[in-house]
Amino acid sequence: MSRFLLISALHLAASVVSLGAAEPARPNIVLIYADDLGYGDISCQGATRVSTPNIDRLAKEGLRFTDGHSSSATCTPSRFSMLTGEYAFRQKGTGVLPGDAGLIIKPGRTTLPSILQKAGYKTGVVGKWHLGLGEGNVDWNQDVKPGPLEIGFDSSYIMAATGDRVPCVYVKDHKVVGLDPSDPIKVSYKTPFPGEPTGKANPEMLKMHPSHGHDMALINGISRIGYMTGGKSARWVDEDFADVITREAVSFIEQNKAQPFFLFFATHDIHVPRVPHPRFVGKTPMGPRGDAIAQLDWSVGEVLATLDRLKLAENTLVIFSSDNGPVVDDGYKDDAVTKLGDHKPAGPWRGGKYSRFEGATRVPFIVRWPTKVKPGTSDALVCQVDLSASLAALTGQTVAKGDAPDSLNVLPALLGESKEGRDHLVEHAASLSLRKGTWKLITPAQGPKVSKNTNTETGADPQAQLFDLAKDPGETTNVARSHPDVELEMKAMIQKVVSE
Ligand code: NG6
Ligand code: CA
Repeated sequence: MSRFLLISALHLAASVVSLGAAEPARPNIVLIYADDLGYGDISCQGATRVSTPNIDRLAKEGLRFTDGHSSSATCTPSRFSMLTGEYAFRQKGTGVLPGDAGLIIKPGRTTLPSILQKAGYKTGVVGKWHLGLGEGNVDWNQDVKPGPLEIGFDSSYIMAATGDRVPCVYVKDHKVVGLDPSDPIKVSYKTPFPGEPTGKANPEMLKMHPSHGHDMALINGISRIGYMTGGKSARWVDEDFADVITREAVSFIEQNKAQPFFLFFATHDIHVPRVPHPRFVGKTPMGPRGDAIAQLDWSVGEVLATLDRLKLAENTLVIFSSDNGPVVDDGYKDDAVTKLGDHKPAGPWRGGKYSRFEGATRVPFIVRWPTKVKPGTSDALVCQVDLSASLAALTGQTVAKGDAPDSLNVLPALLGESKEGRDHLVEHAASLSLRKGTWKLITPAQGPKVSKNTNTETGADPQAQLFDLAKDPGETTNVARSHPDVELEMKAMIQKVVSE
């Protein structure tokens, strides 16, 4: 072989090798996002009064995180952070939204789905949205936009906000599903519509009564937040939520099996109103809240079975998590309190949804990818806000400086290649807290110690609270006095993150 040919051959070989090494992985990605599911609500994390075999299967075949977090103690800010890679406290108006709110993610902005779209993925969202639609004055009878399709999803099948908020209809891409144009929908969060029943005026029509709030539009025997009229043919039936959105999730996978896809499957379970399908009623001794967990587990099972059936499971990265911690009474008399027994929705953590304690954001967090991720558990500190940077890294995308500003590439931790996750994390509830290693600082906050309606420990205290979670995982003993240096350092760190 001539010298020239030899060198060319070596070059070729080298470039093939480097091409191979640089070739980004493109597994399918399924992000299953439960609503209000606590750390202790699944049987692989201690639950005994409900069994979650499918979620447990994910944990057994994947990596289960013991320090995995949602970005916030409530839904909208958690979803905002997860999809944008930005802490929600940086943008005003990212609190729990009414169902007629405008879209809070600016169209054109870099998002988790737009990153994956650029990487060649087909992207879809199915289920609960709760990030606003339109520009604040949406007409539900016309094209409902901007929405998911304008921020990086190729398809969407969603409920606009939550099951307990109007409008009680599904929106597919830009259209309300099943709408009869001769019966237009109107929505108001201020004034009732004459002639329409409400929970307050017509309690005799209710099959489930509110415990606090939720006494407005009465639809399917359940009263909601906000008023609506019209759209009778399009109205959802709560008992069918899981069936409808699971069917849509399965169909998205089937339709996109030939190329890499990203499915954001955001379940309604186990948010209120908890009205599982009759086939799940009585599956647990805990009433509708427990039965909704069983139903959620069924949905997970259907997705896993679809991946198996289509022979996609091996090369699909499944992430299972929840948007915030648990709440028992979130506004309906559904026996959740009376039938709780010794079930611990937040597992070993204190507090839950709305709280500043760990139970608010330390949620189930499981990653399964059979060809890449070794089964086991990980104590690495990871957060949903990190998915943008981490999945960008996985798929060979670069995220411009300033986009996804709070998202860290923790891919090695997510794949179990490293025990190290984040160095620190800002936890977001009504005010900010900080985790650094096993330390937790809750900044001073006014307000009641317990929210009366939901019976949640808020974590509010006029004094700073410092906990050493290694010794005191239940956040019972404030050690700020004996560790003033740690408190000072963490206070400064929060200020730095806030001002960045
Ligand atoms: C609260 C609702 C609660 C739930 C929550 C949002 C009342 C009294 N309570 O305001 O039921 O809907 O908002 O939950 O209206 S989340 O999971 O979407 O953040
Ligand atoms: Ca939630």
